[in-house]
Amino acid sequence: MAEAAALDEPYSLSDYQRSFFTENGYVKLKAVFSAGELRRYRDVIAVEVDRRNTRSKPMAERTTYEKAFLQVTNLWRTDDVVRELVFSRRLARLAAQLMGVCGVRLYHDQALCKEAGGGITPWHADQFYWPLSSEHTCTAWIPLQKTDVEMGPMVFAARSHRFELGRDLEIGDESERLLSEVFAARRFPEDDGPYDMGDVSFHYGWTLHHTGPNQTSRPRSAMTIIYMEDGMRLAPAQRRQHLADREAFMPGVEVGDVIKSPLNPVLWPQRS
Ligand SMILES: O=C(O)CCC(=O)C(=O)O
Repeated sequence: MAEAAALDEPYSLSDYQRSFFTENGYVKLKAVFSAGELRRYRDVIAVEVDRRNTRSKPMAERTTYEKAFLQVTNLWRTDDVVRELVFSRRLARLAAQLMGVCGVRLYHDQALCKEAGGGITPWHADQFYWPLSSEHTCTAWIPLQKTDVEMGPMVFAARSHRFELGRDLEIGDESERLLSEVFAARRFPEDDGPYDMGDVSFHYGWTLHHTGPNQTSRPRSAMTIIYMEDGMRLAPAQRRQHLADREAFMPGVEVGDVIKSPLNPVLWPQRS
């Protein structure tokens, strides 16, 4: 458990980083973890993705969405080592500080493995999928290896969390086509730089982002943790994806209720 305690040490966030997040809807933080700290989780997450993955179709027969990544959710429930990372106070405190809220709960976690030769993750905003009452949600994207541009790191459209267009698009060919055209026409600034192992980005639920293909022969693995403000309520479902999320990630919660099912523990501030 010494490893878990190390993940609780605070990361010193500057005023510049905080206001960058507010202004641009995302921020990339250098060296939130050491490579050594992350290695412990990378190996366990790889095993867990292998064990729980249900996709076996060859790449050429998959849809664009299926080519993007293998996706396994709520690993904290099936693996105690991954739980240490998901419950890291360092990360949860950062999520609260960046969003300017007193406390955060877990919405869910997911591992996203873009296989060697895997395709793009089309442009989208995550909150399209989430029946949540406010925009105080964010995702920590934690690459589990050094991620150069040819592996498909996250690319963010700066300030797009204030953009209405694209909010009703699910991840797919149409979202990629439409949003690429819009960004090109408006010369929208995109941040597409590489990540060192240990770097972590945070983005708001409404920030538009995508990733390129994995052109290498190695998998590009990332762990993600999705936080919501403590006090978030369940909003009425507007689409089938909302019903699926409600059932999977907040069972038993009724529309209008504060979301605090056993799957949504408080991650910051944590009681010891
Ligand atoms: O890892 C990827 O390719 C996409 C990740 C993503 O869309 C997210 O974490 O919100």
